[in-house]
Amino acid sequence: MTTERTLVLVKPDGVSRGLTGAILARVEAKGYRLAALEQLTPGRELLAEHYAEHEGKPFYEPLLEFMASGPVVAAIFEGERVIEAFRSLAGATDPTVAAPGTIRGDFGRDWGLKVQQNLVHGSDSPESAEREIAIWFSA
Ligand code: DAT
Ligand code: MG
Repeated sequence: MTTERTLVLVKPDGVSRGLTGAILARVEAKGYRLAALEQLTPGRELLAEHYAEHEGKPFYEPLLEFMASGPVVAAIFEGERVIEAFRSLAGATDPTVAAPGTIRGDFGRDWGLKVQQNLVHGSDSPESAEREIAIWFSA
């Protein structure tokens, strides 16, 4: 089995609520290696690249605004099937109905804003992972 890399983001809601450590700890405890870590407040250009697939959707503008609203922690995790594993740890996109035991299910709910503040992002395929890692860790 090949080793994969995935991009994990702790979104501004996760960082401002002080959940960064708890979230990253779950991924490490599952057995994946933290290969890189940084904190930054992303600009619009970076976010537009990252979320290019969602351009034109009704939640696109509120999503970019939310993601630019404060510091985000970006991490690269490594290991066998880490892409699938992190998506499973994160839980469903809508945090209100994400299963208990998942990051979104345990820590998240709909905060009544237009965009879902769902704590984390995880790449959804090897191609997305490499594309997203290049965007967030370009320096
Ligand atoms: P995921 O983050 O689970 O991969 P996605 O790629 O479909 O979900 O969407 C990217 C982000 O956009 C998601 O984390 C939260 C927001 N989003 C998705 N669908 C939404 C919706 N129907 N209403 C509001 N925000 C949404
Ligand atoms: Mg996605």
